Amino acid sequence: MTVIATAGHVDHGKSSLVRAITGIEPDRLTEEQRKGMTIDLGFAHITTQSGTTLSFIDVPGHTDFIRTMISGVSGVDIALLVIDAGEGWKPQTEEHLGILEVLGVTTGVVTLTKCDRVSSELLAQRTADVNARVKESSIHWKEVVHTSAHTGEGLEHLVSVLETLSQHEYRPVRRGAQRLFVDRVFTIKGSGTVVTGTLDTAPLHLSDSLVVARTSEPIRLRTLQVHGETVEHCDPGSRCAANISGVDAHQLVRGDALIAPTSWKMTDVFDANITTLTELPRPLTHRGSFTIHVGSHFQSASVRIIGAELIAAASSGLVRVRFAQPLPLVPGDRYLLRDTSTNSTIGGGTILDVDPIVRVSRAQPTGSVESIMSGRGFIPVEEARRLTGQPLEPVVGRWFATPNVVETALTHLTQQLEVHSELSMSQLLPYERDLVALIPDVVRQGDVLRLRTATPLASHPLASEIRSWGITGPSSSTVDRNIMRQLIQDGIVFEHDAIAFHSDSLHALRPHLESLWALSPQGFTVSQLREQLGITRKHAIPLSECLDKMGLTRRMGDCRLPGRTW
Ligand SMILES: Nc1nc2c(ncn2[C@@H]2O[C@H](COP(=O)(O)OP(=O)(O)OP(=O)(O)O)[C@@H](O)[C@H]2O)c(=O)[nH]1
Ligand SMILES: [Mg+2]
Repeated sequence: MTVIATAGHVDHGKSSLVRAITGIEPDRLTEEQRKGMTIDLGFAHITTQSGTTLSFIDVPGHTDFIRTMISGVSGVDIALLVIDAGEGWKPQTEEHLGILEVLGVTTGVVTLTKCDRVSSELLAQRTADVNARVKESSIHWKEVVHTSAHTGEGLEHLVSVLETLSQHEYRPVRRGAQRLFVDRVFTIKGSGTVVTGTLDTAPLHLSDSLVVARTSEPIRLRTLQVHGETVEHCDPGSRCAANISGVDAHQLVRGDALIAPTSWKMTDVFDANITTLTELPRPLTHRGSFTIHVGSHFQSASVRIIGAELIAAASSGLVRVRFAQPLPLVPGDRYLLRDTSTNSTIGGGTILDVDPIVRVSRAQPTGSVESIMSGRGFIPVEEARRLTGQPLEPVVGRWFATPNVVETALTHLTQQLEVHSELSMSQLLPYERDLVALIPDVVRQGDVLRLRTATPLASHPLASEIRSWGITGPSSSTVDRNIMRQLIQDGIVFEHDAIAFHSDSLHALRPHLESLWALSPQGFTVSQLREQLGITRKHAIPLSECLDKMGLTRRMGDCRLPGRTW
């Protein structure tokens, strides 16, 4: 399905065109019909002969309803810019074009409508004029179609152009977890609360558990509909109607978002790029009162300009935008900025950072993972995904960090190990405890970490000799005590009552210990150990003591239970 939003000056024939194409009345309010003017968003759709569904959102053209217009065009695929062939280009044609551009609409069609009322000379002149104006636009305008809602002229051609665009030219990029910005809320007798919106994120399934972003209240999806038909899931880019339970209609408003819980960063500030419209009543500075629009939502905001004093018309720059009510946002989201005091659209752009941590004077947002992660070190990967909108994988444990941060942390940790010869796990930060696994040559014994490379003693002939003794060695009282002390200090050798064991020999006893505990879960005695290994008391007692020292066992009365390094 493709969602197409109308745009254009008041009374230029938008609703008439949608009605003529779809046979559905987009102006459903009595007030709209009485005044002959669109006040609220209208919805209509048509399935073409080849089976393509074109979904229309009809917006009001009157400047008083510009906020509603912005809510309607947010997240759409294709724009239909409607111009009265008699009147030609008007102020809201210009403003609506700017709004579509800053909201990132990529493709569109212009129609010169009410062609039944103009001469062919005027039509040719208007066509040339419109072509000249849209030539500079960032939106790819497919062509200028001549139509009349009254005679039906050009309608078939317009539908086929829209159909081609929806099939070939539009390539949506949909991101992230579920988020539906609500543009309508109402109650259906017997069914309860229904919300509708244009879905521009991941598909929505009946089984999804969602919350209202503003209140965190959980809601349940009872049924989903697309154009009146009940469906199991709504695809990205579709008009979605959801019958929900958990909240009443009066608890929701247009601009609320239903979101997958814990998948979104709720934020009251963002850094973004901005492109300003070609004509502004005054350059953008931090002075003034502003409104931001994201999705179908808008609210008051304050603006600081990053790296400049002001941004003039038809320019680009960077801004930091703050607002009172937190929103579920992700880098890549489009936003629009209006000047509330002059009631004019300033511009808008792409959100680059939803949790800026550096001061405005030092901010340099780019939207890249590196820029977003800058200054954050190691953070839980779920948080990194929320902040970047990218499907990042943890670098170690449950942590994410950029490669240079990982590199620095590894170097630091290795240096610490070299300087102190050993470190206790309890001295380390949570991410460092996972990071040690990435350091080659690190030896962990219980709570203690050492570098194998920091113990060249491990290859000392005395160590090899003690290893060759196994668990029934001779007295160690005659060996070089200096070397022996260092071997013990480094955890290579364990000694009790002049009987020494190499740590490798103690490790090798694991299968025996396992069988002993299988027989005596409450712990084994020295005699049991002696029998199991076929050794004498002379070796069994020092061996038990050394197993305790190493942490493979721990003593409880006369018994040995699994120790801290087991
Ligand atoms: N002759 C002629 N009149 C038209 C045509 N299309 C619309 N009109 C008339 O133009 C007037 C405005 O039409 P709408 O469709 O309500 O215009 P709109 O752009 O939806 O207006 P807003 O939603 O208020 O911005 C109505 O009186 C229509 O009957 C057309 O193709 N030919
Ligand atoms: Mg209308």
